[in-house]
Amino acid sequence: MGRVNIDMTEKECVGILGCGAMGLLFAARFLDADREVVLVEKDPQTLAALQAGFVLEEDGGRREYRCSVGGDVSALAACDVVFVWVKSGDTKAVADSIQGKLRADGILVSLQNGIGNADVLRYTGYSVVAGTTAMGATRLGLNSVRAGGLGETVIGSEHGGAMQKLAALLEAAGFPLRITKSVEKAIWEKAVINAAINPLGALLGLANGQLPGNPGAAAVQKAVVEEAVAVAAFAGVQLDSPAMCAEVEKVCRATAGNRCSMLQDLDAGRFTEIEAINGYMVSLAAANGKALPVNETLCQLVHAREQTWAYV
Ligand code: KPL
Repeated sequence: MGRVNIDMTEKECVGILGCGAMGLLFAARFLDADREVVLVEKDPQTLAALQAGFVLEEDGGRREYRCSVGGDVSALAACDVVFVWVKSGDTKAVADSIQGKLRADGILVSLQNGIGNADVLRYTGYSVVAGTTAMGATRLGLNSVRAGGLGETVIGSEHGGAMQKLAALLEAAGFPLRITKSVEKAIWEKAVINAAINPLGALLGLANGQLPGNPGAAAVQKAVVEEAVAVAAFAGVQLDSPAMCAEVEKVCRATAGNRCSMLQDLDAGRFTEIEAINGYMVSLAAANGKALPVNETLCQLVHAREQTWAYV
C-alpha cells in the first residue's frame, strides 16, 4: 500500500511507555517533528535521569531533548497515541495498569519484539495497532541513546482510522513506513529474524555483523530459521526458509555494528525477551505435538545466562 496523506491540523500528543533504547529513539523523532511527547518510565533511577532530559547521538552529532516525564501511566491521560516500548515480558502488566487511564479514543501501538504483544494489549479495549520496526538503537546510559540506522517500520492496515492517524504521525516524523494487510506475517518475519540473531548475539557477545561470518553461528542460525518457519505454519503464516535465511543475513549486515537488544539486556542485567521470541515458537510447536530442539536449547542457554546473576 502507498503513502497516506492526511492533513493533520492538530498536533498530537504522543506517549512513550517504557524508555529503553527504542522508546527514547521514537521520542526524539516525535519531538523533532514538533509533537508533544510524554515519557512514562517505572524504573526510579531511569525516571530520575529523564527528569533532566535525554540525549540522542546520531551521525557523530549529539542532540538534547526535554519533555514531560512521569512514573505512572496516569501521565498518559491526554495522549492521542501511546507507543508501548516495555519489554515483551512486561506487556501484560502494562495492559492491566492502563485500563481506563487513556482517552477513550486513545490508540495503543505495539512495535515490540516478539509475538502476541498486540493481542495482550487488545484486552484493554483501546484501539491497538500492531507492527514491527527495523529502526536500530543502542542505549548508552539511563537517558542517552545512539541511533542505529533507518530501518522500515511496518504497521497493519486492519484498524482503519487508528492506522491512518498513526501512519500520518510516523510519516511526519520521518519514519520509512510500510502499511500491510498481513501484519501477522510481518510480525512473524521479524520474530524469525530476532530468533536467529538475538540469542546468538547475546550468548556469543557478538555484534550482529559478526554472526554470518562465524561458521558455527551461521549454521545454528540456519537451523533456528528452519524450525521457526515450520512452526509459523501452525499460526497460519506461510514463510520460506531460504528467503528467511537470506533476510537474516541481510539484517545482520544492515545492522552490523549493533549489539542486539538481547545482548544489551544481558549486559545491563535485565531479563531478556527470549520467551516472547524463541520461547513462543517452542510453546506453539509443543501445543501441536512438535519439538524445536535448537530453539529450545537456545532458550535454556539464555535463561542459564540470566540465572548466573543469582551467583554474583
Ligand atoms: O531487533 C533487533 C534487536 O536487536 O532486537 C535486531 C533487528 C536484531 C537489530 O539488532
